[in-house]
Amino acid sequence: MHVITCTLCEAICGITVEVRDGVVASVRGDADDPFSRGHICPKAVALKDVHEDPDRLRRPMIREGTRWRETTWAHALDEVSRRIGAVQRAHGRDAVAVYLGNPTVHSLGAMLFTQGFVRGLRTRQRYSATSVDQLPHMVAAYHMFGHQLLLPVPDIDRTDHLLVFGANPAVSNGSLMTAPDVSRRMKAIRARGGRLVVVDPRRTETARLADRHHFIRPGADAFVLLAMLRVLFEDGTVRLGTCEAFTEGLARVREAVAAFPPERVAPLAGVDAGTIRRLAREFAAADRAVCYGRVGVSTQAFGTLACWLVNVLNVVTGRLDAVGGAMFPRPAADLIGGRFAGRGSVGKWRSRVRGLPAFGSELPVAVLAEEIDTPGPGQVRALVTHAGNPVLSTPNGARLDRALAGLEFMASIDIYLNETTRHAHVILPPTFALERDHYDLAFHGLAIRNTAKFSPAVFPRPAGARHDWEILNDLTWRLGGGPWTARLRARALAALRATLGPRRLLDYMLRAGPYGAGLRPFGGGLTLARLARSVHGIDLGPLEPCLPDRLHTPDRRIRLAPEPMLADLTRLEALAKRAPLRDGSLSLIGRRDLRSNNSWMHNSARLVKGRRRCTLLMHPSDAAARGLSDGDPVRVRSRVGAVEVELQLTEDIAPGVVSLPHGWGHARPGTRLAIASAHPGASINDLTDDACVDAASGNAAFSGVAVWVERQGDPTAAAPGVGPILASSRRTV
Ligand SMILES: Nc1nc2c(c(=O)[nH]1)N[C@H]1C(S)=C(S)[C@@H](COP(=O)(O)OP(=O)(O)OC[C@H]3O[C@@H](n4cnc5c(=O)[nH]c(N)nc54)[C@H](O)[C@@H]3O)O[C@H]1N2
Ligand SMILES: Nc1nc2c(c(=O)[nH]1)N[C@H]1C(S)=C(S)[C@@H](COP(=O)(O)OP(=O)(O)OC[C@H]3O[C@@H](n4cnc5c(=O)[nH]c(N)nc54)[C@H](O)[C@@H]3O)O[C@H]1N2
Ligand code: SF4
Ligand SMILES: [Mo]
Repeated sequence: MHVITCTLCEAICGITVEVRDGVVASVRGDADDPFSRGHICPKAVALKDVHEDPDRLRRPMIREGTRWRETTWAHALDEVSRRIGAVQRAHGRDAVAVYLGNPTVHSLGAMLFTQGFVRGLRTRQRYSATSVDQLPHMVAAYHMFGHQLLLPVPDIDRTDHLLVFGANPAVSNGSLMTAPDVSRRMKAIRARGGRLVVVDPRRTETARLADRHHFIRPGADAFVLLAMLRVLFEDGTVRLGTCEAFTEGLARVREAVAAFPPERVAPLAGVDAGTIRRLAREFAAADRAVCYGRVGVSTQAFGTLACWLVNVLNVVTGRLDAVGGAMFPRPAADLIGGRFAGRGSVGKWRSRVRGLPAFGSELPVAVLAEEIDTPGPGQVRALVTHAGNPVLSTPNGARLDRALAGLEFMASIDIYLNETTRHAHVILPPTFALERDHYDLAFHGLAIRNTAKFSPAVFPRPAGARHDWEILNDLTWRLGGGPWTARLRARALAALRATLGPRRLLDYMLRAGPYGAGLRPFGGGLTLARLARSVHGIDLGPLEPCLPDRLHTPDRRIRLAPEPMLADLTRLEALAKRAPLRDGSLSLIGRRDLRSNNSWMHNSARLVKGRRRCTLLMHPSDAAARGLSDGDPVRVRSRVGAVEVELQLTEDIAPGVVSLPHGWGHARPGTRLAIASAHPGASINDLTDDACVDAASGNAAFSGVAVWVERQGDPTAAAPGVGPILASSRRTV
């Protein structure tokens, strides 16, 4: 019996894997895991399916035209470094772009080795899934707390009042809130007399567990939060608690929110003034309360404002750094403070075509397609992807799809030949989750409780296979451009890191961490060896107040009213003053499903079987207005494209809003995904718009894209993209 951690989502559940005759016989929840206590979801069982998937790539592949053939590692790695080198020599370093996808942060080896690799590329064209996800949370944290990773986590096990904006933990299992078995934890809030309130354009699975749910117009969270804050100032219930001694900017916040009384924002947000007052007053009155916002608030046109305002609400009601409020974890291997992750930075450089600023040395991925398909000096001509599927996961994926086809060279480090990697010239497939050691460097640091666990590999690395970190390190070694001194340094570092490997690097981080043994050979404190002896993991206790010590602002004070946030309010004002659109459009939002994991687990038969999941949800009143019925095949259009899907009517979605899950769209030719392509669905990101971003961060604005829906084949319908162009570009700023 192997006791490990599931690496599929942020919940980091402990699981046990039984192996018989070399195959996975069972995957179960680990009842002895001190954190997850036996919880498991259907995806974990599908680890077996991916592990055994005949479509999973196990040898390096090289493409000639449309034909793929297997090749040796030496040849594949040489080819990648040779062709990248050639592009950079001919067109400059920035002609090569790199994209890191979501599973990167779920792998110990990739977490430890992508940084060196990306540095080795010496390009400014760096991208990742961050800018289609949590970038606004990081920008807000950077400005307020001085470090992009100082992300407050809701202390849900001890709160009396959880107010949720734009998150569906009952399905996603929690995000920027690592909380295995989160539904039970949310139910426990109510069981102990507390309250759960959800604000979401859809009555979600989480909303069903709640005391109350309120619909909101997509993208309008900043309005509601501003009005709630105004109510608190008006009522005189603002109390900063322990943070008062080291917080500045309260007066600026009071001034800023004055312009947003509940009566003014109600029609803009689709939440009535009485409800806004009640949301604010109940929150302030609760003994222990916390406001939490997630993907629904960060992937919208005012994502950074909304993330900032969620933090402000927690601070001005004394919930930040307080038990049962929004707290900072203290993980055993701490990415904050050391050299691992910088504090963040804004605008070190700008994107070539649209001039969007980089955040923390990374450009927003919404500009990647235009950086590739717009000719001129500095044009991107080659791309490396690691564990990413941006054709399905980034806005206007169809444009990126076309752009990738025109690249001079592309390489992908990935386990599948999918919608993105089919454009690669070389694919380098690493080992998969069960074949490698794991420690969660990312998610222990976002957890509602301090715990630590090391998971040794279930299966030995198969002969001829390579771990992600080995591939990354080999490439780092081979690439090394620039002056010979830099090359020598990069090579020496790569050689050293390869010799150490993830285990010793992790041991060092644990020893240097807050519970660590330091470099003493004997004595107390955490080491990897000690951690590994506790096979189910160790409990390091509940979150504890840690401010102002943990702040990274130069003077260790919280900036409640950072200038860039106040400045961005003018953009919100502009939206508030605009006349409502009467163009027949509906507002598109996404959704997640328990049996999906972004775009890449649809090749598991057990996860895709049963009812169709890639349907368009619509309120019956909107359907009636369009003469549509449940189950109709419909065509959905936006400024950038159109998809065809099945309509599903439900009163659980706000009138005027429609929802499509992301991660589908597996009908594109040239992939090797037998099961997924038999259950293709359509990609929401063929509708979302690369022109729509949250200007304060550059994050994609997925929520609230204007779409038009009609029955498939309706001859009276306009051609896609005609007419709506003006309207939809007016919707987001
Ligand atoms: N089963 C499963 N679990 C997953 C994933 C998965 O694909 N499948 N993905 C993982 C990843 S990468 C992440 S980042 C997390 C995300 O975790 P969550 O953020 O919890 O996931 P979502 O289901 O996207 O929740 C977003 C919610 O925001 C709502 N929403 C949309 N627009 C708006 C808006 O403008 N305002 C408000 N207030 N709400 C809005 C949506 O209706 C939805 O309910 O989930 C992780 N877990
Ligand atoms: N419209 C809309 N779009 C969204 C979202 C949304 O809510 N709505 N959510 C966004 C969010 S939160 C995220 S995080 C992104 C995700 O965006 P991406 O990270 O670009 O996409 P994934 O679907 O996670 O693709 C993961 C890739 O990694 C590969 N892979 C899996 N395991 C491994 C491994 O161990 N090693 C390597 N090398 N490769 C591996 C898979 O084959 C797949 O190609 O999508 C975003 N896109
Ligand atoms: S909730 Fe997440 S971590 Fe837990 S078993 Fe499911 S996929 Fe794995
Ligand atoms: Mo994500």
